[in-house]
Amino acid sequence: MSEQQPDSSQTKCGYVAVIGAPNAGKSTLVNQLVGQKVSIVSPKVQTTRNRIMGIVIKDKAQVILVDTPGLFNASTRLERAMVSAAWGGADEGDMVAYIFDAKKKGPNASDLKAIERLAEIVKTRPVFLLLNKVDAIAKPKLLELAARLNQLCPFTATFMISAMTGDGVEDVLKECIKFLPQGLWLFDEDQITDMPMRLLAAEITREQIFLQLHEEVPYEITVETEVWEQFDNGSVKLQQTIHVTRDHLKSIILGKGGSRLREIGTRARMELETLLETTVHLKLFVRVTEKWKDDPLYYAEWGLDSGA
Ligand SMILES: Nc1nc2c(ncn2[C@@H]2O[C@H](COP(=O)(O)OP(=O)(O)OP(=O)(O)O)[C@@H](O)[C@H]2O)c(=O)[nH]1
Ligand SMILES: [Mg+2]
Repeated sequence: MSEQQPDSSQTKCGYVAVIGAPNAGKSTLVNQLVGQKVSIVSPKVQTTRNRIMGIVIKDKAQVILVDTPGLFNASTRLERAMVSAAWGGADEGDMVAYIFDAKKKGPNASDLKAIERLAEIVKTRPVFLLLNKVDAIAKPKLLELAARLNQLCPFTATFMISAMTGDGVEDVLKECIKFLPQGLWLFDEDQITDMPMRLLAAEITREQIFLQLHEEVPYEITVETEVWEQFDNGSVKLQQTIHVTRDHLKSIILGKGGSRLREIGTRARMELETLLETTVHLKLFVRVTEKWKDDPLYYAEWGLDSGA
């Protein structure tokens, strides 16, 4: 072959599992490092439901950040599948970035359980502690928290960051690269996620439901992209169905005269147009699918273990 093969002794490539409690800022961090939205973000807990890779190239390293669902005491089947996906990410990663919301008073019972498990993982792989949301907290409190958490687990390194503003995140990336193995890049240079666009588009609509609707609604829906049609002029037509578990949720999502659904559709379309850099026509439907949380196809599509 005439093509020059890249020299694997010159490049690095590896997985960094980003784990932490719900709402800690995992998805915000991954998006910040990738420089684009690959994972949806909301002020509500349990926004992320599956593992999502955000791929970053820095110097000669390809860093594959694995965003995961939050760690919490799961009870339902979907919740168990989410937490299992999170720990699966940690187990398979070359290293772990444990992100902790520094706005919290301290670790709660669920955090303590997670940190206990990390104290085992750190015996075999690097585990970084990232104290996040430093933009919203006074420094003395941070140092105290860092000391306390390090007493519970001998973290490989501790960072203080703001995933939202980007403060300190480049340092984390640089330090991660030091620990990643040498090897060829696993993804194309311009690939930023492993998530198929059809699923990412469904996530963008789900994000609007997390942002615009409250109480139980976001936790009772899933979004499915049913049609993805590309036209010669580059524009895209999408048709999605929002599945809800109960009839009354359908009317909440529709809103008065369909106004809420229109607002969800408008915002999601605008996001998609930014992401796809083209004109998007988005048509949304709402359907009652009582048992979507028990449908094995749902779990298979999102890479979740329905028997977790
Ligand atoms: N002030 C501040 N807020 C942040 C920061 N990082 C994330 N947030 C906010 O925290 C909330 C949760 O952020 P996410 O990135 O969705 O958190 P997550 O850990 O992915 O949450 P789950 O997917 O539910 O597990 C959002 O409202 C973010 O805007 C930060 O550095 N500073
Ligand atoms: Mg998330």
